[in-house]
Amino acid sequence: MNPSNYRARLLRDIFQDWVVPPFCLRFALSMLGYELGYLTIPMHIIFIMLWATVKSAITAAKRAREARSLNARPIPCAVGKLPGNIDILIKMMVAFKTSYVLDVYLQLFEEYQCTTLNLRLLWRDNIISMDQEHTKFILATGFQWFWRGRSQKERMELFLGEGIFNRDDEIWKMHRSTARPFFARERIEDFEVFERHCTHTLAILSSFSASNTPCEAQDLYGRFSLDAASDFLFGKNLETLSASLPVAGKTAMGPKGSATEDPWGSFAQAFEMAQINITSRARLGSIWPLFEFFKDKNEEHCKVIKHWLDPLVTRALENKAAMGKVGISSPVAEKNFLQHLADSTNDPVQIRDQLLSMLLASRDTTACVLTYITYFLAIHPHITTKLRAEVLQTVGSTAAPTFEQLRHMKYMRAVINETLRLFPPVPLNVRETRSAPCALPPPDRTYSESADPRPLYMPAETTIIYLPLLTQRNSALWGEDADEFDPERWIDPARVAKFVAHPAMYTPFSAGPRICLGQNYAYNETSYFLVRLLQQFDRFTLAPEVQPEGSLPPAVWRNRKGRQAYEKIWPSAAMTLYVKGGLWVRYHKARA
Ligand code: HEM
Ligand SMILES: *[C@@H]1O[C@H](CO)[C@@H](O)[C@H](O)[C@H]1NC(C)=O
Ligand SMILES: *[C@@H]1O[C@H](CO)[C@@H](O)[C@H](O)[C@H]1NC(C)=O
Ligand SMILES: CC(=O)N[C@H]1CO[C@H](CO)[C@@H](O)[C@@H]1O
Repeated sequence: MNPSNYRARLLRDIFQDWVVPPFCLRFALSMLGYELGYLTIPMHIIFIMLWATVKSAITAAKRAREARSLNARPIPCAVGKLPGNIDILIKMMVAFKTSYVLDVYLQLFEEYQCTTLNLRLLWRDNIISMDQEHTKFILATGFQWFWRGRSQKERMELFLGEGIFNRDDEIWKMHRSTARPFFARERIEDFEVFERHCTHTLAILSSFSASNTPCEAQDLYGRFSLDAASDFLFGKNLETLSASLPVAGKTAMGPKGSATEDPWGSFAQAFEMAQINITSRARLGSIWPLFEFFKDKNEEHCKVIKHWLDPLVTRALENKAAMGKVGISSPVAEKNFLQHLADSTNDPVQIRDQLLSMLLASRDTTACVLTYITYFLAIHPHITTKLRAEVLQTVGSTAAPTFEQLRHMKYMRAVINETLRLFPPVPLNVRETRSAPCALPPPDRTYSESADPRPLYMPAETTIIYLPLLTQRNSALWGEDADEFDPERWIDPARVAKFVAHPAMYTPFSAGPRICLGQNYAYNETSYFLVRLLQQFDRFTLAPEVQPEGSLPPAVWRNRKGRQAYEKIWPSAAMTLYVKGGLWVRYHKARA
């Protein structure tokens, strides 16, 4: 079945569970000569429920057998107050709008005293995990048991299509090997691209700074990383830094951050809205098509996105044809990613899907890490001072950094790592087991010495959500101060040793065969930008007075534990992490 056809899947489910059983009943009764009369409807309902009960009893027996043969115990189950754990579902829906990011999951783990839990929403498996051993198994050691899976493809097909994030096995391998050469050392050491876009971004920041006007950092960094990535990958500067910027106190709140009214703004808005819609599908689980049966909520957004990307694809294909005519073919080393894609296929849809995946991979993640670093520099001025000292000492106050210099900036790396620990741009992710069940290794003993040491039974064709944000803030792994921003954690040998021994406790770039391809590119770009920024600016201050209404942390967070008691912004998640309403900041020029 075509993975994009969620309607067909829903109809099949309804047919199997709601139509076939009463039909069989009718048939059986009429064979026996009975007529149901006015009892038809109640009998149908009873029979549908009976059928569901029998089916789940059969499944349960099959699973118990499988678990025994794997020598595994079941994953602990949440037990709500209402049938189908509807109370937990409602609590989650409310929490996603009002609570601190992923706090609702953390509360459930604490309530059930475990690190991998089955929420059993609407009688269906809904497994979540913050266990480092399980993350490691899903991503690396047990990779062969999992794939991105059907349910994910169903949600993302219209948006990501054939792209690398939405495919498994052969097509994924093909994408990965096509893309890999573009992240080779010699390409990402080409700092000219970074320099061009840093210069532009810093010019914008200087003009804001001169009038002491707050700037929306998240939006600006989104433009910076998109212009840099498009230049690097497609050889075309999309010039989003030149379009109109959000204005303090005037700009409306967009789906994620700010909304501006121009072609770039409508692309960004559609791009963000599509991600938010996909996230809300994930929260509903397999029943989401019920709400989009007649209209795919992403249809319009995807149209806007395609409209914006298609000219790029057309131009690449035209160029290829023109070059072919005059008989010029340049070596791969001189080609950009888009030209390389155009060489491998004439299918504009394939090229566009790959392009969009790369934009998704690079824009929101890099913008996210820069946004949260700026936030931390604003609320921890002594760390800003220390980082700036390292920049000035290594590079000086005006020169462009070299690759070697960046590599030797230990404190810079520590600041980036520590930001990615507390705010991983991909805070949660999903995988699905293939057609066979498997055994998750025993839960990490660090959490609880007395935990049952048996492995956990993971059923076939079942999704599991893993949560790096919670793992990376777990005090059992990181110590009592796990919630504190402390870059020294990455320098202090004793604490570094712990991370080296258990690398799965820190996976902002994922792990295993699908580990992020852009990791080094991201470190290089982020460090380069920060060097250029700190050469000119030495102080950053938040501007809560211009945050759009409803984007400051609610007062009730103050009474809770963890970072939410003192967080000054509202972190939110929609595929990637962002700051609700954007991050409004004043940048202060250094005096010498
Ligand atoms: C701080 C910045 C970044 C972070 C935290 C990050 C994180 C991640 C994570 C967690 C994944 C795994 C996703 C999954 O398996 O579901 C991933 C995959 C990927 N990333 Fe990144 N990323 C960053 C920057 C970039 C950049 C700048 C690029 C490209 C220019 C990039 C390209 C990719 C690609 C192509 C994949 C797919 C790999 C595959 O499925 O085989 N990333 N990244
Ligand atoms: C930062 O994290 C990476 C893993 O993503 C690790 O390899 C590196 O050693 C860390 N750097 C520092 C300075 O701690
Ligand atoms: C930049 O990329 C290179 C090449 O992949 C890598 O070795 C280096 O560590 C990166 N630089 C930083 C600051 O991470
Ligand atoms: C939950 C959510 O954000 N839904 C949005 C999805 O997209 C449609 C438009 O296509 C919006 O109207 C919804 O608000």
